[in-house]
Amino acid sequence: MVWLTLSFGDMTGRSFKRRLIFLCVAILALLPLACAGSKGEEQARRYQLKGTIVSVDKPHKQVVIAHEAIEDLMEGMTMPYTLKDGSAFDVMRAGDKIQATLVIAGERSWLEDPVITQTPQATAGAPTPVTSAEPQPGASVPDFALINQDGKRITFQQYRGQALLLTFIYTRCPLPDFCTRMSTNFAALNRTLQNDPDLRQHAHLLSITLDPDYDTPKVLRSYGAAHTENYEQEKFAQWELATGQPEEIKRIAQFFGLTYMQEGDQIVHSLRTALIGPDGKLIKIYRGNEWKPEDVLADLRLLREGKQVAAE
Ligand SMILES: [Cu+2]
Repeated sequence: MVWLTLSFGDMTGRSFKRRLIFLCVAILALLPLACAGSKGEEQARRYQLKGTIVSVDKPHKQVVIAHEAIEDLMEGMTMPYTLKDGSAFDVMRAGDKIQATLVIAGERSWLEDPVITQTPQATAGAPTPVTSAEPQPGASVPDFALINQDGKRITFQQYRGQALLLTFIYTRCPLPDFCTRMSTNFAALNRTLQNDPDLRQHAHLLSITLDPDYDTPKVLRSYGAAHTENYEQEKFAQWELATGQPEEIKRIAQFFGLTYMQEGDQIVHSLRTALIGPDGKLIKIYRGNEWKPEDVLADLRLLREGKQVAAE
């Protein structure tokens, strides 16, 4: 349920009208929620979250919130959350106060029942969506250098002739549907490639850490091996995990339009998974966390057959 608390200094006619609009939005918001069953939510853990909205990314259903400590879960920090009910986006602005229930169920997490309190400053200002420059399909990807899980220097150049799927993660990420989901997806792709001798010659996976200080080659090796469940036997033949110079990682993230910033032990970040063709040119970007390993596999197979891959 979406509740809206409006705290305008003076109730002018205009703001009263706005209040009516908000109430309509709130009522509309009830409809999809009424249909949403409780399937699979029995084991969900729920936490109360309280904070200030930093930015709103409606197309990707994400909101970055600077929040207070959440008891039994994490200290106060700024990070992105997914809102289950998209209609609340229409009434949220940077600077608004928000209270919501953070639900963590299996590998997913989201916010429910947001209560938005508008602040006068936020009302005066325009919404500030998180947007960053992003390369277009066909763009040449510069040659970046990193260090892989074995401490070996790698460069993007060396993957020419193969499709390269890369993503950004950090091993201490606390939310199951951000970095963990990316790595679960990459592990699934890795498994498929290993069982497909033809395709695996034409595709390679690379996870780049956003936390090079903590994520040393050794940390990345055990994180990756835990995901493939091969442990000491893992050879990382198809899937490499890489760290590097912080400046170099910043340049790579910037090139792919990924924004991130350090907040204590945590990193506030968006998600970007990119497919680079055998010629070193960008084919497409899978944004957010909704993409499935099957989507990527279908694209890899198209590429293998020399067919066109849709950029969106
Ligand atoms: Cu993360």
